[in-house]
This record gives sequence, C-alpha cells and structure tokens, in this order.
Amino acid sequence: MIHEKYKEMAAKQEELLSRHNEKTSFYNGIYDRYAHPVLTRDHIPLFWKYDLDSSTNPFFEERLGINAVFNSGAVKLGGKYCLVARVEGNDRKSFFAVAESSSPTEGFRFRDFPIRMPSLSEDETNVYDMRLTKHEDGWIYGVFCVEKSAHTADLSDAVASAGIARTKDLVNWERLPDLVTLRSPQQRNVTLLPEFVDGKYAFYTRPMDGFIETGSGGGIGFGLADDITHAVIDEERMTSIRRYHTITESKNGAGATPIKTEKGWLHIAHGVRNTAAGLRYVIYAFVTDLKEPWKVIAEPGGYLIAPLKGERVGDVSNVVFTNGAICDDDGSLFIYYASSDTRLHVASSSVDRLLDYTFNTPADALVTGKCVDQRCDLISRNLALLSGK
Ligand code: M1P
Repeated sequence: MIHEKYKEMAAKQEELLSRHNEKTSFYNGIYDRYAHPVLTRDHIPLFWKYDLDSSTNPFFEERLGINAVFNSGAVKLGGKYCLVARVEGNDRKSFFAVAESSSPTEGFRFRDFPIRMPSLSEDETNVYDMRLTKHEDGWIYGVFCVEKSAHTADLSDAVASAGIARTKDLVNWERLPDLVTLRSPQQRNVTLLPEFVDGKYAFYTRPMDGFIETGSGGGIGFGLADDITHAVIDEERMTSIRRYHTITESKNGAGATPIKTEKGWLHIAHGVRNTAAGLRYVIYAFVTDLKEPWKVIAEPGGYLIAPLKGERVGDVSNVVFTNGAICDDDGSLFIYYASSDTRLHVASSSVDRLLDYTFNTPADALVTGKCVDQRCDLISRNLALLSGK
C-alpha cells in the first residue's frame, strides 16, 4: 500500500513545481534575474528518494536522498527547454537527469528516470557538468567531466578527463571514448563547437596539470580533432588566458556551448579568483571570431554574473557557474546558472543585448590607474550631457 504521507508530500511538491517565476527588480540593463531557482533538490520526484510502500517503509524515510541539483547543460528539443542537470546524491556521487518545460523560466519537471550514462570503466567514480551541443553532423553531443581515483596515498587525488556521449533524444546515449589531449594531463570544462572548423571537430578545452590546480594551464584552450569517435587533440591554442588581478586569475574555464551570432561566437564562461575566504567563481562573457574561433575579438572587463544575496551560500559558497544556455529563434537568451553548487537559476537576456555588452563594455585595463581613467572618461561624457554642453 502507498504510504499515507506520500499524498501530502506530493501535493506540497506540486505547489513548488507549478509555481510562477517572476523577474526580480534587479537591474543592470544586461540581463534579468528571477525570484526562484528553476531547479532544486526539492524538484526531484519523490519516487527517486522514498520507498513509497508502507509495508517496507513504515516511517516513510528517505532511502536514497538527493543533496543538490545544479550545473546543467541546456538544449531546446521538440519545442521544449531541456536541462541536463547535475544531480548529486547524499552519497556525493553525481549523475545526469533531464528536466524539461515548455517555458524557459519555470515549470521544469524531471523525467521519470535519470540518464543511465554508459561507463567506459569500473573506475569512473563521478560524472558532472555536461555541455550539450547540437552539432551540424546531426547528433546532440554531451561533453562532461569524468572523474577517476588517481590511486595514490592521497585519497582526494583524482584524474579528470572529458567524457563524450551522443544522442538524438536525450534518452539513449552512445558513449564514445574520452577526449585525449596529448599535451595536457587533465581536462575539465570542455565544450564542443556546433560547427566543423576546417572539417574537424572543434573543442574549447581547459588544460590542467592536476585535478584541482590548473597549474601551467593558462585558461581556455582550443583544439581540433579529426574523428569524434576517437577524439584526439594535439595542439591546444590558448584562447582566453588567466591574468593577474582579474576575475580569472586562478582559473578560467568554458561555460555554456558557444552561441553563433552575426558578430562572432558568444561565450558565457566562468572565472575564478582566490580570496581569504576561498575561491570565488563568477560568470563572464567574451566573443571569438567566426572564421578563427580561437581568437577573442571582444572581452568586456569584469564579470557578467556574480553570486548575489542567497546565491552566495551553499555547499560550495561564493560560486556561480554555468554550463548551459538556450537561444530562441527570436534572439531571446536564457542562461542557466547554478549558485554555490546547490541549485539552478535562470537569467534572461537577448543576443543583441549581450553583443552590445561584449563589444561596448571597456576591456579590463589591468592596472588601477587606467581603470580610473576609463571611469573618468565615462563621468566626463555624462556630465557634459547632463549639463547640456
Ligand atoms: O565548485 C565550483 C566548481 O568547481 C569546478 O569547476 P572548475 O573546474 O572550474 O574548478 C567544477 O567541479 C564545477 O562543477 C563546480 O561547480
């Protein structure tokens, strides 16, 4: 028999799932924020966590709890906004699950089952942060981080690589061999461009010396692979590098799959800096050339999205992170970003707005004197306008 508590909890969850999500009063002219996260652990179907049978679960206890729902790949499929979320169990293991809605900002519901991503070896301890690419070859690719134990005395020592799988429906996945980067020992935050470059599969990479430290890995790289079924990259050209005293000083990694615009590939990435309170992750934007996508042609200084108010607190506080955005045919843009490795939000904007932002926001001048010059220039022009001169 179904436990009597189930009905009560299902009704409560239904209120959450059908809740309207309105824009907040936050304003910067670039994007809008929303009152509620689009996915949280409370969005997880009850039947993923509880044994509903009162004879085997008389106290209606959670049997397989869920800790967090966060970093999500995003793609529009069959008219639906589909998110492939990173779902983390109480046991710390992450897996992927599809939540979909006919609205970009509310009403996301998980499909009945999570994704059963085929493993390539027994050693694959964790998978997370899938970037989805609708490629011109006809497949939808998921590129994600695969984590394995390094089998050293230090139990936290792990090896990260870029897993690749492809699908047509987000249900059935064909796992391909992991990306091999001949000159970088580890990879995280790899994303695949939707178009061939010189007839090859084009990846943005994030070369790393170790599991946590990027080390000599200078930021976001770019590399080409002849064959996606055995993807091997030799040279990684650095695209967006880390710089001293900027938002990317500690780490610089790709975010959402780049969006093609008339002016270039729009990137919504993440930068990390260190503070006395630990790492701070923010989201920033830049544009690369359409013909030579390894070349940055516009990069505004500073961040696009930083953790705000309640977003600042969670399992890994002071973090915003994105690995998915959806651009509609009318140019509306929805950036799905997670806060503090705990929940998923949406910010809405448009391609026009973000191109205006990326091309017309001054670049980081790198030294304080020049940054003050930039600000004084803006003030002078505004004061002249205000005084009618
Ligand atoms: O905890 C913050 C983020 O840390 C990692 O990102 P990066 O590789 O840039 O350090 C990822 O594990 C990401 O999932 C996580 O949100």
